[in-house]
Amino acid sequence: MVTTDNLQKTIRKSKFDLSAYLKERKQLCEQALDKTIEVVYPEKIYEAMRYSLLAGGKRLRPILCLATCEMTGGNIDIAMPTACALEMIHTMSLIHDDLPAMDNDDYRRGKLTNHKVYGENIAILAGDALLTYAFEYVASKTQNVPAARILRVISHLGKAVGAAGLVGGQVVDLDSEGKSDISLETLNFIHNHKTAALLEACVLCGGILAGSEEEELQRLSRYSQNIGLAFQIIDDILDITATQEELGKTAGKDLESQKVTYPSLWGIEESRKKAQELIDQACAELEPYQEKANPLIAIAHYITSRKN
Ligand code: GRG
Repeated sequence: MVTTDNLQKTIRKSKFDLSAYLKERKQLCEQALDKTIEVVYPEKIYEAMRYSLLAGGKRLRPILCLATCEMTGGNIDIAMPTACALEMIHTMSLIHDDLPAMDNDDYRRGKLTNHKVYGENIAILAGDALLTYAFEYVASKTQNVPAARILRVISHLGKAVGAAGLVGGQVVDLDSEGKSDISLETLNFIHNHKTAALLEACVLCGGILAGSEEEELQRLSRYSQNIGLAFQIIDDILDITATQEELGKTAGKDLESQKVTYPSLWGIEESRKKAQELIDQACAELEPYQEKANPLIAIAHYITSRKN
């Protein structure tokens, strides 16, 4: 029987070099993203879109989409437009999250936030333009994929970012502000929607483009929901333990605003343990793929070991 332990031994045996892999994939994504937006009249909006889209970041979402597409039998080329669209959606959510009406932050990815540079009105519009362009980009740039799969990707993306996904999570998060009696159930709802839904979309869209059927998509869904929640637990821990320089954004905000987080409920060590359990469960879902799963398994472990 293949167990998570065995899988991890397999990764070690194959000497999978995650940092080289991430470096190469990040570079590919940066090149592709750079080509997505041209600056034309009215220049200011295109510049504002490019400012945040090309501001760096780990590019975890596009990398997950590409890796899943490859693992399930597709290739990078068919997935790159969707990978770029996912990063556009993620970037728009960061721009809007940083606005004074939301989380009110001055720094993101080590730079001033979009509204600090372009003003609130343009930042809102830059987010809107990135969100709508993401859908246009998938529809117009995806090649060599049956139209029905592209349609499914578009539909899935819409669901993941709307009221049933990111927006819904953000609403409950806003409602929870200043309350100290937030239950674990509510906290899980917030982060399953705010954070895990988009990570899940990255993985599922990669699979859909490659032609995954229902059973495989359900397996991918379980993998991604687990890494999604683990990602947020680690994010909460890093808010306490990392510096502003490491994070590229204001550190210690959760403590300052007395926000209920996983470490505030469980403590840091127990939170780390729970994140690791989720990662182990996620990796167990990838048993059938054997060596082909190396990138997704290594990325899952990176989620708990990351420093930003
Ligand atoms: C999507 C229509 C629509 C509206 C957005 C503002 C909002 C509604 C939702 C907030 C979503 C949000 C900001 C969730 C936090 C997710 C998270 C942990 C982000 C940090 O991701 P990293 O660490 O960042 O991958 P980098 O910079 O590396 O890409």
